[in-house]
Amino acid sequence: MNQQSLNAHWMPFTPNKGFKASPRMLTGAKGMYWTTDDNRQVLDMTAGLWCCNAGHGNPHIAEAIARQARELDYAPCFGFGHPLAFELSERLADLAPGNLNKVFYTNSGSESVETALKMALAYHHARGDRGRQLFIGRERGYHGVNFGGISVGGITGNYKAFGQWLPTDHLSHTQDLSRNAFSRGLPLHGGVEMANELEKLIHLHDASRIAAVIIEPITGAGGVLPPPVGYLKRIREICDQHGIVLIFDEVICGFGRTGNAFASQTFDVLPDIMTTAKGLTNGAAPMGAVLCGDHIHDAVMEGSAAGVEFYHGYTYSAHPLACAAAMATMDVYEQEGLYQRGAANGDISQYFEQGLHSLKGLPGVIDIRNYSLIAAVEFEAPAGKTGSTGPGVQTNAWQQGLMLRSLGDAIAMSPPLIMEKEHVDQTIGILERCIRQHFD
Ligand code: PXG
Repeated sequence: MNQQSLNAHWMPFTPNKGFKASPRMLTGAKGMYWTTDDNRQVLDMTAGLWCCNAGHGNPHIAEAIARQARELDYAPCFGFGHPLAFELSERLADLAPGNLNKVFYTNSGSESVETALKMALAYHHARGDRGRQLFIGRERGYHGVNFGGISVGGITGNYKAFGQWLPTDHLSHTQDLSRNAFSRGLPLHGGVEMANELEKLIHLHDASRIAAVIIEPITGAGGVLPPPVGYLKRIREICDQHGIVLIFDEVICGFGRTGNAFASQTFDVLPDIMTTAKGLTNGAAPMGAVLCGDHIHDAVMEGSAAGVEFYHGYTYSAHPLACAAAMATMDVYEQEGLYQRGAANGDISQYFEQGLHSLKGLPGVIDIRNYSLIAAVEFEAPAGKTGSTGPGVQTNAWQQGLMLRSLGDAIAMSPPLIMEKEHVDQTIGILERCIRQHFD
């Protein structure tokens, strides 16, 4: 591909000038590996962008999409339906915990977040509780890139140029290296104490003004921060005491990442609303789904005038190709036991954990953290060049045949759930070399 042909595509979340000077082009993918345009095999330790949980190129998913394209390529979803959308919804409701029985479709994680925020407002509005307009997110939270999501999110770069337009406040993030560095699994210290910060925010703003708290069960793009023991349960308790809707953003955590279909099951805390996307279709078609408790849905149904109850939806909500991809993806997850394969105490997670923590003591490594099949290694930030270590290590790893995500001065891993021990060995070998090369 010549230089000219790279000009038109304005790439998302990419240093465009850097990419175009030195393109990294993917031309194929199968199982755990990418193929590059120079015909190299690169081990995918990120499941794409945290989404290809069953690995790449699964034939069952590919065939389902192709079959659906021939049978019913599109169906309008406002005022009309198609059977697969209802079938998929039943299946998701069965899979989800507790009373999360109602499913609203979107096309991405960002849209799932906007939908969830609006659902929370619609719920309070329908019950006549109209003062509840404020949202509480969390520092380092990533909730997509639309205006609601960047307001409740806590990643400065995402809103610096655009503003935070929803009324919001933010909890502090949960990273505490002084007490919890090198945690294996959930950090042990400070969970309840950190969650109690929510009481302070409620005192400040008054519960009657707060619509919802939105957090990721495990902070993902903000650096992979598993919740300290007791944190999520305490957040749930406080929300219950004050009539505040709790939204779990499971766009990364959902579909097996934590050893269950959903993190709310792993951590035994039930939100009122749950956002999903990514692993829902194994990344093979754009789709998100928001699951909400019956109480949320029923309040909106009962509290609305005749006609449309919830003024919200997308042209491609419940798109037939995406529904077919999601149904086939769930077949694969079930048949291959992938929801449970990454259980924190299971073989592959334990092997991964041991491999990762063997990197402790390497130059520049200030933290290693993991839960189930999600992990990060954090490096000392060089003076005056904060955020440069992750990209450096990532680029070197890519050249040596390993795909990692760089998140500031950390690198993250969220491998496909089909990972085997040999892939862990390959990863740790390359990573160790890259870290030594970087800090030499
Ligand atoms: N919520 C969470 C928790 C996410 O991680 C979104 C919402 C938005 O999803 P969409 O489909 O609109 O991108 C995400 C997305 C990364 C990275 O590694 C993370 C995401 C997307 C792209 C890159 O930094 N998370």
